[in-house]
Amino acid sequence: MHTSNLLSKDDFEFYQENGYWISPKLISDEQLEQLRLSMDSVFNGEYTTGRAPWSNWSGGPGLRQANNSHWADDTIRQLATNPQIGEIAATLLAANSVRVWHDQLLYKPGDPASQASANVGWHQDYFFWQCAAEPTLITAWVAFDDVTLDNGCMQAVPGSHKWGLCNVSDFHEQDLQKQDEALRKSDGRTFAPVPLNMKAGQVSFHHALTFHGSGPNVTAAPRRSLAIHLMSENTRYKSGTASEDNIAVILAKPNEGELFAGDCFPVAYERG
Ligand SMILES: O=C(O)CCC(=O)C(=O)O
Repeated sequence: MHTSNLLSKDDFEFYQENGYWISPKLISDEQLEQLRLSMDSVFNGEYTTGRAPWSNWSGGPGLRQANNSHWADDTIRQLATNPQIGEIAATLLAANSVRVWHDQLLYKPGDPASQASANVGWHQDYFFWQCAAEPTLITAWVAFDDVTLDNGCMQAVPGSHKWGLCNVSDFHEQDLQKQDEALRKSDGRTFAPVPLNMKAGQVSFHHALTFHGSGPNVTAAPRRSLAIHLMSENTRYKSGTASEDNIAVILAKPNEGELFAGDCFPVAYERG
């Protein structure tokens, strides 16, 4: 194991066993305030860098999502490439360096009109990332608000990163119970999730094969976050999978077996 002051041996072992780990508070209240303002700007179509994200929420109820929001806003870019987050990710991935695969700015509204359509269905991120030859990727999910089951915190299924790739992933599915039944039929397993309760400024890390999802936000306030998807320096392109339409493939146009690298994937951390 690589060592890090930010992660004890017990923390590392917890992640190995469970497929997720929650950090102490890493982001200050001042940074969080700035990030919430940046989020508002991005969802209003105001881009301080002059560049739009890869894709942006275009109105309506439900979950708001901007992919590669770090293109649009320098405060968000600083967070996406935060070296402390990068160092923890590198340690958990047993890597020497990590790059941003892509990010997702996420806003789960607190208004009743959105409650029926802002769930995130159970999924393994790697289901959508099979263009990477191995699951050498991890997600750092930064809470901009305190999160609990009441406002639809993320939930993760401990140990599910050891199940291999299952067939039921669907980010947009609203009926998490229906997926539970599908998983029982297809893989003989059931979801036994734990809520990833956090204070604003804490960061959860989950393995690319860990099942996770989230339920409704039944409070009056939004649940805001940035999911930073990070990859190790060993992440190579595998062609011919169901993920040819992945943002990384479209951006990098890699050859078979080539490492995903270069400006499309900013470095978040390099050891030494
Ligand atoms: O924010 C959520 O509820 C889900 C986010 C997610 O799927 C992820 O970070 O990989």
